[in-house]
Amino acid sequence: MNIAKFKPCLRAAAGAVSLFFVGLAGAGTLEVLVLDRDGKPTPDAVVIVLPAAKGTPRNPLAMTAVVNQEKQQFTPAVTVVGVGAKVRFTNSDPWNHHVRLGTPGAPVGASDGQSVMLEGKQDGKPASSAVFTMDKPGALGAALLGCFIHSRMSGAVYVAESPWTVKTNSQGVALLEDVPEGAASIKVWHQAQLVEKAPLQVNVHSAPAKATYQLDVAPRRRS
Ligand SMILES: [Cu+2]
Repeated sequence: MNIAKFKPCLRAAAGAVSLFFVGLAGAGTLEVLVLDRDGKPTPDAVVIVLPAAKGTPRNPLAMTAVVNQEKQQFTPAVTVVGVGAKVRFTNSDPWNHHVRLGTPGAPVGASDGQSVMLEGKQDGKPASSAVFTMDKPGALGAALLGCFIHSRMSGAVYVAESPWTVKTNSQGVALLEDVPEGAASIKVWHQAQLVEKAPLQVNVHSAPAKATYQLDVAPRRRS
C-alpha cells in the first residue's frame, strides 16, 4: 500500500485515519471453500493455513475436546486440536463401543494403534469414558477413529501443525481469522483424500479474501 496517498486524509481527519490504520494491524480473514471432485461443498475437511509471516490468532486451538459416541457415530465426526491436547471419548450408547485410534495408511489393528473398549451406558450410571493425549501433528499424526464392533463408525482427530487450522462447516467453508498479511499456503486434509495435493498459494490482505480448494475425491456423506 502506498502510504503517501493517505496524507491528505491524515490532515483532514487524523482520528478516523488512525483508527483505519489500527484495522490494518497486518492480519486478514481468509474464507476457504472446499469442494469435492464433483464440485460439491465438503464438510469436515480440515483447512490448514501456513502464513509466511509470524503471528498469533486471537482464538487459540482447543487443548481439550470431547468426542461422543452416540447412535453408533462419533460426534463430532472431525475434531481439530492443538499438539498435546487431551481428547475425552464418552460412550453415551447403551451398548459397548471401542475407541480405536488408527494411523493413516496403517492396517486396522496395527500394533502402533491404540484402542480401548468403553462399556455401554447403564441407566442411572455415568457414561464410561477415556482420555487420549494427541501429540503427533499433521497428516501423519491424524487419528482415524473406529470401532471393532461397528464398522460403520468412523471419524478423525486432527492435531494441527498451524494455529490457523479450522474444519469446514456444513457449507464446506472454513473461516480463518487473524492470518498475517502476505504469502500463505493452504493445505486441506480429508480422511478420504489419500494422496496429498499440492498446497494452494494465496496472498492475504487486510480485506477478507476467499479461496477455493478442490479435492480429488468425493467423500461418502454421513447419513
Ligand atoms: Cu461400536
